[in-house]
Amino acid sequence: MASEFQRAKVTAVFAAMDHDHDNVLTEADFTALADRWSHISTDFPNHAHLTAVLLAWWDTLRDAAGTDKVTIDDVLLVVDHLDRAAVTETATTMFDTIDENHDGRITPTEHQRLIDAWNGQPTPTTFTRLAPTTTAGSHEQSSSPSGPNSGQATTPQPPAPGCSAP
Ligand SMILES: [Ca+2]
Ligand SMILES: [Ca+2]
Repeated sequence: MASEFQRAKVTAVFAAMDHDHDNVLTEADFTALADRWSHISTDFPNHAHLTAVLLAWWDTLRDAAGTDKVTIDDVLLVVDHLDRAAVTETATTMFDTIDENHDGRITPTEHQRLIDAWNGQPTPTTFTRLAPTTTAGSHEQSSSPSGPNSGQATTPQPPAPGCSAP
């Protein structure tokens, strides 16, 4: 059974994925999501792979729900039985997609593109939690990077929790 934390997270992800705002997920919502991801990067060699991954999640949800109109409760049931390998593959594929310069790190700019694509519109966010903490106490004081490498994550990170796949 999903915890309240999981329900809150899944509800936010569900709302972002529900492209036509009819409170059910359909294949069209997943197609729209894949299309949004295709615009993240101009250099997008794995678009076909990411589309396949996203549509595989649609197949999983549809099969688990037994309907082609999946509700939030259906999604919460699937969350309880997620295939870890599928989750890892999705996270890896999404990471590779937003890592536009292929340096194995996600910059604030790359992260912002992810958030905007996931939500289908420009969405304010901060990157401070992924920023290095080399100077004690300083990482909480600035949310606007001063250079291209400022705030760069020190290790590869999957998409932020609020942006995880279903
Ligand atoms: Ca929908
Ligand atoms: Ca990068």
